[in-house]
Amino acid sequence: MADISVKEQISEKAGRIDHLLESFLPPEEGYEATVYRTMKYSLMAGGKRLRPMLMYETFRTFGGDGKVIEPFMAAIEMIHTYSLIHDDLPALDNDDYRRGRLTSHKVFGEAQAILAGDALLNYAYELASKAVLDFPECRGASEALYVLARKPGVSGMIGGQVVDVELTGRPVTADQLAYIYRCKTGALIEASMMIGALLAGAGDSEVKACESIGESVGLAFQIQDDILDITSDSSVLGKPVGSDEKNDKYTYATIHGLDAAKDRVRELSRKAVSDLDALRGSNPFLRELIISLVDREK
Ligand code: GRG
Repeated sequence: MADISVKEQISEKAGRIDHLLESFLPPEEGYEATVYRTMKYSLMAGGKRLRPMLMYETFRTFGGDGKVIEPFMAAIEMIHTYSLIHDDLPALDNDDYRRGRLTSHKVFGEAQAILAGDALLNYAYELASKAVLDFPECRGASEALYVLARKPGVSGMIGGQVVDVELTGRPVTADQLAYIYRCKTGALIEASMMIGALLAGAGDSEVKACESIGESVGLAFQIQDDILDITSDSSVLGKPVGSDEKNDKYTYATIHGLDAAKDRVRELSRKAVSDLDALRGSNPFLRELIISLVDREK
């Protein structure tokens, strides 16, 4: 097969993840069909699928094989999608567009959007805990479920979001900003890589190394998000630009300036790649995926 570019490989893999996600959604039937429709509307709206992609590629790096990874890939994207639905609500960022289409509350109303977020979160754990039962031979599965519960929770994504909301409109210290970024954005990226490693049977030190790579990738990803919020276009981004300014948020880019933010993204990406190179097993695509995040346009 002719060589295809990294961009094409990413898009082909994202397409496969789209199919996988759809296959894990419940059928739209019963009195509660609205909740299935609302879940599907946001889940299938065409995100980059970075978290399940990182999970799968980390799994492959450690020689993982088989289907145990699939419900976990669906679960992490469902948790991510719930966080986006809730983040867009009037009580939080109050955004009208996400992933290039109207936000859930704009289409289905606030009550159904809140419920769809809750439903995606709960369904993620339904899928992952069933995988623990269905794959008793996978020794890392129960620890993977624990990571899936802990990282998006109070000491992870929700904790970061709580501090972010609390400090909105107030100057933040470098330490507070690092905490917010590591938790609200980094935690799910760390979880993705850790779960991929655990399900492939990686050892404690390897899982820790994945957590640290995930931390660098998550930080770089969030700073790039800050940069794009200033420099991009809403038609490319699929969501409004200038959202941080509108919401009175201090970000790495507004505090340190665009050039320093770009330097920091490059530095973090280099660190992530060199830590990745030190792992047992190699996965050239995962390396390229991480490098490509530096130049991402959406
Ligand atoms: C419980 C009411 C309530 C709210 C929770 C936890 C939370 C709100 C929000 C999570 C924080 C958050 C949205 C962080 C931003 C992370 C980020 C950069 C998201 C965008 O991710 P991409 O670019 O999006 O991967 P796509 O659409 O490509 O999947």
